[in-house]
Amino acid sequence: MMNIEKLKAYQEKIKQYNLIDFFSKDTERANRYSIQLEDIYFDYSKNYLNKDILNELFDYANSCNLQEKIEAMFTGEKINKTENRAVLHTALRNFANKPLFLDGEDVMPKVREVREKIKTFTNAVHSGEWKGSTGKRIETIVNIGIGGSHLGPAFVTNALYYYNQDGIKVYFASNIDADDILQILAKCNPETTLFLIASKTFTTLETITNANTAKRWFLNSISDEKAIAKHFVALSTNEKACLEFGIPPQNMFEFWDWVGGRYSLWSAIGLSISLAIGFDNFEDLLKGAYEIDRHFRYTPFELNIPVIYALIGFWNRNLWGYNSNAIIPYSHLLSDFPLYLQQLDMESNGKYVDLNGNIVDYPTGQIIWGESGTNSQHSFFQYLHQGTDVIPVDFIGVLQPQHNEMLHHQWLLSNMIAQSEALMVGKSRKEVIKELKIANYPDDEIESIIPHKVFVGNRPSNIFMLKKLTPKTLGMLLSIFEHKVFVQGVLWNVNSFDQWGVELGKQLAKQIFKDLNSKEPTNNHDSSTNKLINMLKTLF
Ligand code: G6Q
Repeated sequence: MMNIEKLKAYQEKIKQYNLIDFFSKDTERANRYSIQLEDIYFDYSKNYLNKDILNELFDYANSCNLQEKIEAMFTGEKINKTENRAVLHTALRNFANKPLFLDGEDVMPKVREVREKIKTFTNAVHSGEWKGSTGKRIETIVNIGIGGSHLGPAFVTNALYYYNQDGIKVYFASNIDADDILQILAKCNPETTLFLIASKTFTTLETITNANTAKRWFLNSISDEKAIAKHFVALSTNEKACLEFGIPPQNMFEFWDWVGGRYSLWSAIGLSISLAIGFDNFEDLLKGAYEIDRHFRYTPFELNIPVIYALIGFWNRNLWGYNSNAIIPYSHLLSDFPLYLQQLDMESNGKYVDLNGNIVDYPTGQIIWGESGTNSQHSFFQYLHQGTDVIPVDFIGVLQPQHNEMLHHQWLLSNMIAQSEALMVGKSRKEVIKELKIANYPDDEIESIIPHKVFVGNRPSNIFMLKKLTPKTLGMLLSIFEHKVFVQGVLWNVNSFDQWGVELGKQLAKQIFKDLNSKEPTNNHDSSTNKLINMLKTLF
């Protein structure tokens, strides 16, 4: 049971106001409800919040022992209880030069060692010192991985387009559908291609199937098993399986079970990022995340961006009942951010069982979705403005573009700011009439069109504004979202670090694959499933 009675009472009181009223009553509201942290500005003023509500939310966080739980994560307590694991992705970007003990062993030397290995390897590939088996430079990198071993690196590599190394192309293959890897292989030359097999477990069906296809394709042109050592590396915790695949130990970049898949871009799984943008930039990404780690760990909740952001999400989800959250980057380079966040947030907190194994009687998690602006304005924004559900929106903008087309950029940001304003302010009946009159709309038709043109407004949104999209600010942004997810997991008392829900589909697919390959028609399932399997059998 959640003790949110006081919050409910505040909600009742605040409901009678329009969001815009808060601004007319308090001209300092934007200053009071925003935080500037280095190159990131967080404006949370357009929410149904006042100081009393925020204080009550902070009290709620305290009643969940949030500060102790933050410490427990950073200090390596085994907070992922269902897997009996520590959660230490923050160690991967820890530049404090202090030991961090897990089961009596300092994990930091190993972290630094792998980081050094990433650096040396990246530099060797970029300088041409590392050559393909026929003596040519590596020009193409193909990362083969899925889920946490794909989404983060793919998103970051695209987002940091302006930092991409000349002469190196990076592709990401993830889907079991062969059309994914085949289209990528069609662009590659085996002599100049390096495959990164990114898999924590090195057992994931999609990744191993794609890796074997890539190996077959490679050996078809360069029929020398020894050449594999120059064209395949593994990013994994499973040394034995890498060896069995044919990847020698020196080509293995290790990480550990205390790095969750969706939190692994900071680990060896980030090798594709380092190869795409150079090691120094990769290190800046880590340093940005480290900056936020310290802010999150040591800043009072009242000034703490991930904590406030998470509490606003909790307020929207558990008090107002909004079950969806749109993420709209007004930056083409951040287009894939919603995809990455879907996994981070929904896989972490989409749980109906709490840490004690009890079924919760309150909502947890939320549907995360979105698309970059302004494209999304011309598709689903209608629903955001006039749909029957209220969907809080988080906008992400970048102040300084890295191109010179300022006209585009001014329009882009004008649209973002306008949308945030429009969601809050809406358009009143009076304004609609005024507009229609100016447009000489026939008087006898005005009344019937008014309801369609009125926007009720009062729809909450947040804005994150980055000064510039650099490796460092991107690292900061990602770390804010990671910690927001962590805080919400604490508020909901769920384990944000396991993902048992993903397992069922994998198990069932194996059974169906077996049925598909047996001679007899199957009768093992319900009639719908049987019919579909038997229909497929005729094809193979
Ligand atoms: C992430 C999940 C999941 C995982 C993939 C890939 O938190 O655990 O998305 O990353 O299933 O797993 P491997 O890296 O083991 O191939």
